[in-house]
Amino acid sequence: MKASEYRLAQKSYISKGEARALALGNRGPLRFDQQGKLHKDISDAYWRTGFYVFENVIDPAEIKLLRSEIEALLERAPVDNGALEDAQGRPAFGQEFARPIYSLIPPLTDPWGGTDALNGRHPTQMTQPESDVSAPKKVVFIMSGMCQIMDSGLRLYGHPDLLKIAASINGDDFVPYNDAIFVKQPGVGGSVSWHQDGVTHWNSPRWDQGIHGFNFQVQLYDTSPQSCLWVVPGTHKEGKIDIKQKVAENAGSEFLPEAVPLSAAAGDVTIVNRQALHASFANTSADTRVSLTFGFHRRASVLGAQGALSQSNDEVYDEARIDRRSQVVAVAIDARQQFYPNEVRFQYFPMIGREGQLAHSAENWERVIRDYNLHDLSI
Ligand SMILES: O=C(O)CCC(=O)C(=O)O
Repeated sequence: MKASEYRLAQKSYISKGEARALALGNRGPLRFDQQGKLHKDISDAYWRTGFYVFENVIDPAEIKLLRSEIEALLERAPVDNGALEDAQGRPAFGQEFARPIYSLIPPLTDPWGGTDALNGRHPTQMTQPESDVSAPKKVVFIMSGMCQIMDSGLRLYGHPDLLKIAASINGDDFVPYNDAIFVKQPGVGGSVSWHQDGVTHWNSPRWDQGIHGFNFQVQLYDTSPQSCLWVVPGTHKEGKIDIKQKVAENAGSEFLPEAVPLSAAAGDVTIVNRQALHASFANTSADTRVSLTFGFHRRASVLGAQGALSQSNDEVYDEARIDRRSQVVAVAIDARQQFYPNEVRFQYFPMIGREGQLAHSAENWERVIRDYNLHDLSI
C-alpha cells in the first residue's frame, strides 16, 4: 500500500479516535496533594483508563537541551545495525557500550509484529506502507541507554515531578525498569504492533491492574494521531488479551475500534500502564515524534522475579540486583541537582542516607551509569 493510501485509510479512524480521547477526562496539568502524591482526580483517571497525559511538565529550556542531544545522536547513528560508520563515514557513536545503542529498521516497517521477538508479545503485524524512493534504506527506530548517552537524559531520569508520580503509583520504594527512545521521523518512522508490555505476572496469584508497572513517555515534539501512541482504554484491567483474536474480529484491521490517540505536545509527559493494549502506526505524516520512554515498578512485582524481555530468563532479581539498578536513579537525582541547583531535589526512599556515596561524579558515572542497562529489571 502506498503511504498516501494509508493516510487516507486512517482518516476517519483518526477523527473518531480523537473525539473518544477527549471524552476520557485523563489529560491536564500535573497536580499533587499536600502529601506530595498525585492528586486523587488524576490517579482515579489513570486507574480508570490506564493512561494519562500530563501537559507542560518539562520546561521548554530543558526540552531544547534534550532535542539538541537527540539530534546529535541521530547524526552519529550507524548506517545499519552493527555498522561501524555513520552516514558521513565517521565512526558511529556509542560502539564502546556493551549493548547496542541504535536499532534501525527499513522505513515504515513493523519489526516485531508477528515475530517471536520480545517474548512474542506482538502477535499481529501492522500495515507496512511503501516508503518514498528517496528514503534511506534504514532509519533509527530506537535508541537505548538514555542515561549514558545523553547528559540531559540522565538529568531527566532524576526529575522530581516524574519521580513523585512514580512514587504515587508504585509506592515510595518503587524500582526502575528500563528505557528506550522511540524515534518516529516524518514519512519513515516504523510501527509498533498491538501489545501489552508485561510478560511475567499474568498468572500470578497477586495479579492486579498495577502489577506490571507503567511507562513514562516524555515528548520532545508536538505529536499527531499519525505519529503518536494509541491505547485501548481500560484494557489494563482485563488480564492477558487475545490480540490475534481481537484483530481478527476487526476484519484483520489494525484500526481497533475502541483505541484512542495519546496526542501530546512537546514538554508533555504521558504515562501508560504496562498492561494496557497499545500500539503505534507507521508514521506517514510530516510530524516528528521522539518519545523518551522509561518505566517504573512496584518493588514487590520485581523482587524475586525472573528475567524477561531484554533480560535473560536465568536472571533472578534479588535485593542486590534491584539496588544496583536503582542506584542509577540516585545518581540521576544528583546530576539534576548539580545542573538545576534551585530545584527541590527528589528524596528517593531506598537511597536515603546514601546520597554522598551516590553523587554524580566521574567515578560514579563509570561505576553506576556505564552499561547500567545490562541490569534492567524487565518483567
Ligand atoms: O512509542 C511507541 O511507538 C511504542 C512504545 C511502546 O510500545 C512501549 O513503550 O511499550
